[in-house]
Amino acid sequence: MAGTTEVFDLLGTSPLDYPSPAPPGSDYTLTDLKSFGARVIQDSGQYYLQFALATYGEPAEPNYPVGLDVEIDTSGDGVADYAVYTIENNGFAAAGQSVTQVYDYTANTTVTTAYTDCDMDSGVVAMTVPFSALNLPDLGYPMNIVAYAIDDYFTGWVTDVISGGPNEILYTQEFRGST
Ligand SMILES: [Ca+2]
Repeated sequence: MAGTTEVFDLLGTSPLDYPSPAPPGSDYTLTDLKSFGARVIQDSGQYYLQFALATYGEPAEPNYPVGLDVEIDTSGDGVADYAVYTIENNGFAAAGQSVTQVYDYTANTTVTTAYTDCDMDSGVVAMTVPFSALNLPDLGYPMNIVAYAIDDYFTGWVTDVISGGPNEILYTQEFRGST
């Protein structure tokens, strides 16, 4: 099958927790994380941290019901300093586009928004974070990273988690190939 291959450093994996989907009419969904990775890319002199999250199953649409949230602790005190999450552009049923937002817990504000790298009928999502949004002095800085899967349609429940930290995010060359 023709396609694009992107390489990320694997931070963690999660087993198949929900072999069967939620039954029809149950008013909840079960987003099941499979793997979680990260890498750093460079574009026009700017560094970007990217997270890739794979789920079991291939949702028809990237915004719902799968919600993805990556919590980052950059100060090492066990409390998240930033949240990186997917959300529909301009709100529910507004644009149909998926964007990745970075929320700064200290400043209590959204600091960046970028399009999510995602597709229809795909179980892989990549989230892009400008490195400058994290207020870190340099690449290679250790951070505690936890990825959460959320029912982003009915309940808002956290349905799965992969703890990836503490991790040192190193620079890795972007790689493009075909499978
Ligand atoms: Ca899982």
